[in-house]
Amino acid sequence: MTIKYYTIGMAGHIDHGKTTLTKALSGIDTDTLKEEKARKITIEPGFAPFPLTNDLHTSIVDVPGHEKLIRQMIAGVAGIDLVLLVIAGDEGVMPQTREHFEILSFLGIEKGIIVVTKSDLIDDEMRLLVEEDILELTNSSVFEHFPMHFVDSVSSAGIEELKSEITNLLKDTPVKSSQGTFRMPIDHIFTVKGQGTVVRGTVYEGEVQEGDELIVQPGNDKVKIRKLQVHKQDVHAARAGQRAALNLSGGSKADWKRGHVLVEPNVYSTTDTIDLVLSTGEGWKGKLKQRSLVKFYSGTSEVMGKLVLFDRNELDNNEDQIYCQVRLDQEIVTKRGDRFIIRRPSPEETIGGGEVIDPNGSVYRFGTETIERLKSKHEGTPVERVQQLLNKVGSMSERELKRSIGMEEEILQHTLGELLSEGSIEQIQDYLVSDSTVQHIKFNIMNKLQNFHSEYSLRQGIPKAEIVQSFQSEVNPKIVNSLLERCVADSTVTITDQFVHLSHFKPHYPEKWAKRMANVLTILVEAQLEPDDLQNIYNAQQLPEALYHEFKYYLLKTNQVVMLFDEILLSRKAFDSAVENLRIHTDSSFTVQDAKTILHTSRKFLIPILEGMDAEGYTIRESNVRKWV
Ligand SMILES: Nc1nc2c(ncn2[C@@H]2O[C@H](COP(=O)(O)OP(=O)(O)OP(=O)(O)O)[C@@H](O)[C@H]2O)c(=O)[nH]1
Ligand SMILES: [Mg+2]
Repeated sequence: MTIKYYTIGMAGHIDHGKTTLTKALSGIDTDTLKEEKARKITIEPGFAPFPLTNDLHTSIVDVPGHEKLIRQMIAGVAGIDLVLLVIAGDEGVMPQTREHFEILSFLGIEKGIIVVTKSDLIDDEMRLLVEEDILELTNSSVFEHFPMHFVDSVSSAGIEELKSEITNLLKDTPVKSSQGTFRMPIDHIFTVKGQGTVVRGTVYEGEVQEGDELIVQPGNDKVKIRKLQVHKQDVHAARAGQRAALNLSGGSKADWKRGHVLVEPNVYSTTDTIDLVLSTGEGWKGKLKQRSLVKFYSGTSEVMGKLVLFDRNELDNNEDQIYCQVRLDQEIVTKRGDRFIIRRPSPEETIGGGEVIDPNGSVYRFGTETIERLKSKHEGTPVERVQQLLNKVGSMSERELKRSIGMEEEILQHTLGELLSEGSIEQIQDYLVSDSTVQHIKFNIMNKLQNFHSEYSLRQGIPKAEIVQSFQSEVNPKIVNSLLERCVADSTVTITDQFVHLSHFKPHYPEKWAKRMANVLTILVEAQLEPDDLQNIYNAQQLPEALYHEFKYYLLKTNQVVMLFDEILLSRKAFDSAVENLRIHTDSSFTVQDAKTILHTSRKFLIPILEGMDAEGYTIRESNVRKWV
């Protein structure tokens, strides 16, 4: 079974019940700091593991609603898959409801639920007013279509319905693709006694494994992953979309803080001059002069910088798609397509947000020439556009690609030709797939198999259908099948009876239980033709019940036993010597009575042994006698 992981973020005005709702859903109080308890407000983002079903695990990020803690709010919701916008029924839409709403829109969060809390405190008339208030806020935005739920988080009224809604929405949410190179903005750093430094964050891109070497930027600080946790459970690997805690060795930890980014080596450099496309919010009423000082937020970082405009000398509210640049006081890690927010330092207010066009901008002149240049950078070269689209969706048929990219046929063909010949995309069956998708799927297949073999060493492997299905939300099953065939062809993977396994792997006793499992077999051999129930022998060795069935299956599969009844298994050795014994002491045929005299065993065991011999083709039964074949 493949577990899907998502991160759910809270948002909303102070005291509207985000922390109480987090607790009603997950059972966990995220306000753990002394100061949070004393002031009865959230100060730092809090995280609560929140498994919804066996194969759907989430973490809730609870953020502060205080107007002075917007930075923590932005860091908390960076990278979430679904937002719960919390609005208290007795107060309705308030300033930080609006501000958080705008921030979420600028960050491009497109899935969510509006949760009206404190529904126990309002009557029907009030309820209608709140609904109107909310619709006015969300009008003409993606939030307009979000479902709305009324809950009382104290008595838990409406909480079960909300859980089902979350499950429903996440079911159709594609898991973030783990393509690309690993990147995780750090939102929390702490030390665990005896273990060292742990950093926490939401994985933005890519995947990592225990033992991987990474870099903390800025600072180019080399580190190694000692241990990994995802949603508070020990794991071997973590991937995009998951809340991860990484125990790191090496590096100068004292310099790290929220906003630093953990990345794969030799991929990301840091930058302080970033080209942007910016939109300003409706809620912000002021104006901003050319080269004003702003706070720039991206990922979990907050850095001061100057906003440079190229087609105006003043920024107004409610404007769309302004091409501009930020020059930061400190370097950060960012990438084309990343979302950002800018705020005014004083008075503090959210001005707007948008997308990074080019993380490595340079100095440009004021005027339309620069605007044109930034605009074409924004749209990207044909190669960038094809790659971007394929990276986003994983795979596409050429027809689908044509339809969604809107590029002249000749240019598209030329671009595809170029990408195919340099190997950055591939044609697999009827699909165009980017090389990073191919690598990602291969990496994941190997990773799954490795984990599976170490966890279930008695089993042959993972059913092929299960592997194919586990990538269902990412690419067409035909592609996974083809890639599996490739792994078989290059001998890294073998498929035995529809079970996929690493070629060098052979089922074996788990190390921890090897001795006791071997004892079970010795006891079976010694019991010769009259063994006890397998379950009894197994239990007497104090082996874990959970492994019983696969142990039994393993013995049968490896032909070390012969099944007489469901629970009575004879050692292969005992069975074979019984056959041998009978062969020596009989002629061409024999009766049950003959066999009883020769084998000295009771009818209870004798009949199934003889039937076993028929089944294995040694003998044929003809009424009362058996003939040797
Ligand atoms: N009656 C009632 N009270 C609620 C409900 N939800 C929250 N409260 C109360 O409202 C107060 C504030 O709740 P919190 O959950 O701390 O609010 P918050 O949104 O997390 O606040 P910040 O983190 O500071 O932004 C607490 O006293 C809660 O007990 C509800 O559904 N019904
Ligand atoms: Mg709170």
